[in-house]
Amino acid sequence: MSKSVPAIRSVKARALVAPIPRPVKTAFAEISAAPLVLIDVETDQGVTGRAYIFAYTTLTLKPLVHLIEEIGRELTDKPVAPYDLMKAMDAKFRLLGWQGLVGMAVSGLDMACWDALGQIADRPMSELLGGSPRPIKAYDSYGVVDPVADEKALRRSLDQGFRGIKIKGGDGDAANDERVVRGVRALLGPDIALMIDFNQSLDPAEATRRIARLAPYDLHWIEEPVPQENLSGHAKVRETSPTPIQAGENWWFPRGFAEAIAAGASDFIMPDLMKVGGVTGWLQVAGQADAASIPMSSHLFAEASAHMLAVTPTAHWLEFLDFAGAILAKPAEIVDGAVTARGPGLGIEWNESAVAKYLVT
Ligand code: SMN
Ligand code: MG
Repeated sequence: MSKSVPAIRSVKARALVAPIPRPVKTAFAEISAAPLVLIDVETDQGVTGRAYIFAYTTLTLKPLVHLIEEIGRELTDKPVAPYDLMKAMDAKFRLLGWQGLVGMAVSGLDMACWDALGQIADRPMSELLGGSPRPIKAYDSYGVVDPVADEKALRRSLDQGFRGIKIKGGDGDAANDERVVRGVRALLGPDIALMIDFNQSLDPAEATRRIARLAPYDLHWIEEPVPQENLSGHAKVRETSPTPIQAGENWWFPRGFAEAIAAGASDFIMPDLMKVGGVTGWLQVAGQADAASIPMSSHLFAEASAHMLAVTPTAHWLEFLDFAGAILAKPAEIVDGAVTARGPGLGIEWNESAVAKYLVT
């Protein structure tokens, strides 16, 4: 017996600024709250697909809401068929390109459509995709830290069971990076994976110098040492780096990863669901990573990423950076240092009273 294909009835987007457990300072800026856009895709089957995206700055909140609802109007009455919708969106935006708000909006809509399909099937997304929810090892993701001032927080991460910690570098000079890494490594001991994220702040020569200086501290990866679009610069740094290079949170859609992989830019990759083309784009990148034997981690979006890593052949680490916990009814939970995806669909449910509190109108 075949059921009718669900169709999109309407798309709603809402902007809010959610509180986060601790500020995240990068080489460029400090994030003290999370500007988010919540997406609701209402279907004709009584189910509403949900996803959220991270706007980086409050300046992009309203443009994203507007863009998502405008694209949503074009999707009204269309079947909830994310692969087909992505093809249609690719044709619509081919001459404009994916990078920027358009790619974020389309990725968010893709996630919400997949979530609707999961809810209609009453299955967690990882099951709908042919796998099953399983614990995915997670690292606790920090901004710039100070080994003394942040000792309590770091010890708490270990008590929660995290086996990996990521910190930021590049906010000061090389001596400062070394001071922080030495202190944090001493605090964590030798058995915890320690990653450092430069957030694109260095040039290849300076990155090479700093990475060599950090070699004694057994870092698990060096993230985005140079600007994301400088693929040959990544490859150059990687050539002599004693530590694996990680990147991908700022590469757009599957084609962006194909180019980065062809350039030999990185040892590891970490797509961001909101920049890779949602669930549909992630699956295509997971195939590329498997073919090239590249370990693949996630960026932000712990709830949805836990589903995706469960069906990623080279699944590596899940990033835990809690930007949406304050507005979700079932925030991602750390158990023994791992996150297990929950359904149905992506398992995203709004805590409407919290949403009302933080809404930006
Ligand atoms: C990051 C990106 C965006 C917001 C916060 C932190 C960072 C990461 O690059 O890897 O988490
Ligand atoms: Mg990063």
